[in-house]
Amino acid sequence: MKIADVRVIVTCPGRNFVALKIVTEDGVSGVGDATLNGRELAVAAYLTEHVVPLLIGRDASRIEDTWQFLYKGAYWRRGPVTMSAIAAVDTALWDIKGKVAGLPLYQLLGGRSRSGVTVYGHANAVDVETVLSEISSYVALGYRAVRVQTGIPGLSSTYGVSDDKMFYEPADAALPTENVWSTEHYLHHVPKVFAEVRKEFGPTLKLLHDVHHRLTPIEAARLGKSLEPYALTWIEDPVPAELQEGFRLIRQHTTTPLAVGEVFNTIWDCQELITSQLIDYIRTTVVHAGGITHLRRIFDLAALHHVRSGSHGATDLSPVCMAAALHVDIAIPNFGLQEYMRHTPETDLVFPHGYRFERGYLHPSEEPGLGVDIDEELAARYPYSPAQLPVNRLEDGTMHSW
Ligand code: EZ4
Ligand code: CO
Repeated sequence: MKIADVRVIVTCPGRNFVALKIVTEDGVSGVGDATLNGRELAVAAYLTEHVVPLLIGRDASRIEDTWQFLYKGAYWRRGPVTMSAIAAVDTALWDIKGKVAGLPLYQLLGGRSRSGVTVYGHANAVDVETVLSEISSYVALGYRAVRVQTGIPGLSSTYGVSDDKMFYEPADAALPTENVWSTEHYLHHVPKVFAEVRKEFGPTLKLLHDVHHRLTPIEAARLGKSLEPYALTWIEDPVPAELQEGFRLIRQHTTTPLAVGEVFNTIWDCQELITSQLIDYIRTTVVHAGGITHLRRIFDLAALHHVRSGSHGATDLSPVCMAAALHVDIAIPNFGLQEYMRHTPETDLVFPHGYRFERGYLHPSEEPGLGVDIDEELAARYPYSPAQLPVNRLEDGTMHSW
């Protein structure tokens, strides 16, 4: 089953996506997501220039060997561009394997471990009153878990709050928008938000919050302690995680569960976090962590150490990534939660897919393989449009993590 054709597709049906399509000599095709928000063309070039020539003529059935070939063969290891490119190839090959077997991918991963994939949506608003009504809309749709982000009094804008509610898209300009950040304003406000939310919605709705890499470990420890009365399911990315040891300090001070991983690209980024049980949820994804093959390796390590999955699922991960994630989520023993933000109708048309949302759960497609495709003619009608993520500065102008 030799690979006969590989196409790198860049499209912008409302936002930029990079997709990979691999076709075998028998005419079986598979798709993979290679989208890296704000750096899409770097991955597209890596694939086109350095990976596609290596794939032509290779045996499409050798998924593990192809992964090792692309990882070890590059000599230069890891990094988001390389690992997203490897992920796209890996995902497309799993799609092909599923189609050849005539089975939905989750069957090849060991079959169902649960009846549906619990997802969380994003309730966000400038003020507390409006966020309460946003949460109510999610509850009415059947969501059992909601991420809550609000504006911070004294700051003109903050991460996670926007007008386009269900499609929150932070890459909002060709050159980065500048935001201003104040840890003091933030730490003062957030506990008050969750006090209101718990009072309104009672003890069982799962509540989450994304700190988006902005605090130091001791500040994150203070936030975790101040949120303990409201029993959050997790605080996400409390500190920049290049220093895995940093989480040890947070952990010593608070029982608020910790989640991290959306910017990680290999098991080596979270090895210490997992094996020392410094986190509760690992949020790595199919597209940015080397595909299904490598993500399973991370989740298997996590399972040994009481860490559950909580995969990133923002709108910049295409429906191809979401389809793949759902097959993994439904199969692994240590699934926790899956983030789910709706794609725009244009995106759903470019990537026709069989997964579906029903009362708080997503269900993977029952079609062979991933159950998702790309309409290449339609994709071609949406050319790439430059867009970058914002940057963040403190009130005195110092650059800060966004
Ligand atoms: O900022 O995916 O949990 N979700 C997030 C996202 C990220 C974007 C970056 O491309 O943190 O909103
Ligand atoms: Co996040």
